[in-house]
Amino acid sequence: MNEIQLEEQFQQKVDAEIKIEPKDWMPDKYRQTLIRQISQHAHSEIVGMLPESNWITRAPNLRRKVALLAKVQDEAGHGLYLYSAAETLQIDRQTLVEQLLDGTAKYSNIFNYPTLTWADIGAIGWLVDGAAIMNQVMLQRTSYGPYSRAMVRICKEESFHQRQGYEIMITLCNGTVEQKEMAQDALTRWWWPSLMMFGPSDKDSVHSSQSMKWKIKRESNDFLRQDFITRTVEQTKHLGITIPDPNLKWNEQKQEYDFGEIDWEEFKNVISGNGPCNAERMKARREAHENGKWVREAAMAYAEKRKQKAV
Ligand code: FAQ
Repeated sequence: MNEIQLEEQFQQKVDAEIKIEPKDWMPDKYRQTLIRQISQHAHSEIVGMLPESNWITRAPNLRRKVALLAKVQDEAGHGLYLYSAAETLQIDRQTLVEQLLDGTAKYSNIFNYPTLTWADIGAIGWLVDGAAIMNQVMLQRTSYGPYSRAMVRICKEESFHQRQGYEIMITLCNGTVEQKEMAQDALTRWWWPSLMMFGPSDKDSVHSSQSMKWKIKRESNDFLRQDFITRTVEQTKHLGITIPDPNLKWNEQKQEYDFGEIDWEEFKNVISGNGPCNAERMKARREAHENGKWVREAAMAYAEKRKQKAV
């Protein structure tokens, strides 16, 4: 078969909801798109441990500390499943990690903001994990088998993360006046960056239309953002705090919330390396990589020795 016939057969498979597996033929652009998206996702999980780890030593009690530790460890696990899924696309982990460390690969905008108070840990679980789930539930049905299977497990854990965050918010909102103010301040700071997590609006999204044709993405950026807003507004009412958007209003005709303009200049700045914490996050990752060198070398030497013994 020539390339065109192979592509037609590939698209038919995708349309028939048959998963694409690592050894199947696939267009090179499909492979490259997956490597880009899955590795960006993996890097986000790994860098995403940093803002929360800032509060592990200062969690208000043992129960909160245990839950936060478990959550941060889960994020590390998610990163590892995702790197493994990306490696099935003929790229090795070292190359992927180098792309993060030299700044050629992106990671989620959201992890470039500081965690200033304990309420930020509540807001991250509630809003950041809440937004992540919205996007990841659809990825359970993505067309590439290894990515889809990794997402099933990740989603189960993310749902615990979202609940632990919301529970922190409920506790703060039912606490003292100062605690409720802390919760409000965290919502005010995390709201807009959380909406940006879904990516540029559909008209500006470069990859969406091809990714949706290949069923890598199953819903558009704007659709998921809108769905997230609808669900979150109800949860915010229950907390008794206010979303920082004067234009947020229920639209009876559309049966959804209208909302204010997102600051896309801020988004572009953050994803091109100029957000409040980009330099700090990359410094932490580079130091961790450097400090872990001896572990990688020891593991490789041990693997080599076992191989020689087996021969
Ligand atoms: N941040 O054409 P599109 C988590 C880039 S996991 C930075 O719309 P696409 C768990 C995009 O890469 C959070 N960059 O792109 C957790 C592209 O640039 P490129 C991560 C962004 O791929 C919780 C350009 O803009 N989740 O939070 C962002 O079709 C708590 C044009 O955009 C995933 O990665 C952004 N937000 O759609 C961990 C899910 N948005 O590559 C710790 C998988 C867009 O051409 C604690 N990824 N860009 O240079 C996806 O679903 C998609 O990649 C989207 C973007 C929806 C993120």
